[in-house]
Amino acid sequence: MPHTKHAKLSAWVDEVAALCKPDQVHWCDGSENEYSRLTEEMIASGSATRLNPAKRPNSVHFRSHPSDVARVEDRTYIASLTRDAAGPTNNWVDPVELKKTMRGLYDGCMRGRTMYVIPFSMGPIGSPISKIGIEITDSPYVVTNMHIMTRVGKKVLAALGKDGEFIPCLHSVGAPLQPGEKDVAWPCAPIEKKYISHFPEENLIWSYGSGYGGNALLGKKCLALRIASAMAKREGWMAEHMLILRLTSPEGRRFHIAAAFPSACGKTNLAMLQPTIPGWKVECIGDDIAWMKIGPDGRLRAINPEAGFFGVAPGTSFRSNPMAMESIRRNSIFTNCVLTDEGDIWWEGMDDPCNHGIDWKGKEWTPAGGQKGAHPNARFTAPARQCPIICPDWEDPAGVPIDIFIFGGRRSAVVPLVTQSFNWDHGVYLGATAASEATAAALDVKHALRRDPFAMLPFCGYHMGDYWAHWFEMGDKLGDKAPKIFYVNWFRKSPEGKWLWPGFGDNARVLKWMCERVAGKAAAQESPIGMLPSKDALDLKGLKIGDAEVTELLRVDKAAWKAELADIEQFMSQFGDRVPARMRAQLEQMRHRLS
Ligand code: O2Y
Ligand code: MN
Repeated sequence: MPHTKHAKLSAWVDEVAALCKPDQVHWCDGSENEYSRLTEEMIASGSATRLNPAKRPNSVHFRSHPSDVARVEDRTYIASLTRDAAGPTNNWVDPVELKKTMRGLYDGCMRGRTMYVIPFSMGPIGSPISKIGIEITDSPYVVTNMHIMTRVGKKVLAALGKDGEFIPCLHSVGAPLQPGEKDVAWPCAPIEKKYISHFPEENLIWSYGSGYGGNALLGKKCLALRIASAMAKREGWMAEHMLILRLTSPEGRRFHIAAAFPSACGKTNLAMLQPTIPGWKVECIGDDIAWMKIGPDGRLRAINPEAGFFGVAPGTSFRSNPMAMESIRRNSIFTNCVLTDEGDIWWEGMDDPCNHGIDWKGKEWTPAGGQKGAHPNARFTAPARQCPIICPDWEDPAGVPIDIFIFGGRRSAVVPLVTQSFNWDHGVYLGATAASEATAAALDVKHALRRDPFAMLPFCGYHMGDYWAHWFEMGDKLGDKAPKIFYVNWFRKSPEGKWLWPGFGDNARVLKWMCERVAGKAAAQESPIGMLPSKDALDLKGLKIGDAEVTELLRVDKAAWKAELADIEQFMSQFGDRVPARMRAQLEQMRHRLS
């Protein structure tokens, strides 16, 4: 029996097999049996360690090669037909040249290995917003992670039928085995042979040489953001680097929020927030990516295209994110953590200390050694359905109607706790000019502030100027049904260097003000940079915060904002005449308001 009646899919799989020359081909059915069998095989081969079932049932730990620990932006390419289509913020390579180079690498790259064919759906199968991908990989680690992060298997092939559209995603760890050669625990290729390549006009992804996260789980950053953003532009929808949550008021009114933040701003924490204000409830829909289409009612409807969380482990604790900690209690995969003497995992920032274990490099470890036990980009992979506050409608094929967009960044000064945009165009300007300070680990004094428009800088599959134009066009289509747009900064410090805002569950106080603005209930005052909460409009009941702190949190320093304007202008200049006139108009209006 053939695995599929889809002629184009069969032909592509045959073509890849002929090129990569695996020992065998396995079509993934997405079953629990398949997941368990592959996990057992990886434990038997020594690439995975089963965690103590009494501590963490049905869970495993992996250690990656020390050189293969994160997304590799320098080796990530947008190979559009022209350099201009990719824009100045993407690495562009001529697609013909790149394919030639990569075909050379793929030739025989799966020798000694199994080639897995993974049919997967991004989004609930059958949703008008979902898309189907097929990932071909020689990594069983990728297969088991894809089982958690996407919807995999026979039901996807059934939905694809004989001639449905799919996005081909080819992946190899780039480490063929000679006859009789023993495999290593984490096969991968050296950095100069890694390629994470996107061909946006063809909806095609080719990844080679890395087994880690965003480089290898191709449904996530490669498909759901880089390729999908280009498709969304062509087809009139939105693929955004956004969490999605539902906030319900004590009266039972539901608000749906989509929020974009650069890394290290607590995005997963916000997606699973536990409000400190009585009566308000958060339910999580997604923690990383939102796909949004205008629905029959004219409102913007969002789905989370993923089915799991691939979260940063260090810093995650019952204090910072109890719901994430509950989500990873079982059926989870951990990568590059500390393995404790009890057979559980640990990382820096967990609630209880760990006095002894095996570190992410496989060496005996104690905190006294002065080295971190877990890699700073250590990860957990956990099914979204295990989150205790997962929204009952998180898999609704119609999506949820978005009321509010939030942008933000980590800024110790200048940027107030919250501002509301004057209108859609001003909101697009706020998203486009979003910036964040590097965290201590990556601090580069010269470039401490990184502009990251819509948190999409590493993920937009085409020219950033055209992406901004797309946002303006979506606003025109949505008209008065467009979500309201806000900008937040949870990280402002006092002149003495103390955090002014408690963050975490207290961020719900800021979300409450936003919802009340949408409902036409909360007061705001105009400032040169946007609408700020009026005095007493923020619910601060029960919070130990002085008037002076609140004033400082909401202060607009005109001189500092003028300097900001110069920086924004400089940043925008790289996009030349692709900067939409409406964006330039926003810049001029801001200059005028500050003068
Ligand atoms: O380092 C990686 O491979 C993963 S990056 C990642 C993972 C989950 C959610 N977001 C991100 C990101 O870089 O934005
Ligand atoms: Mn992300």
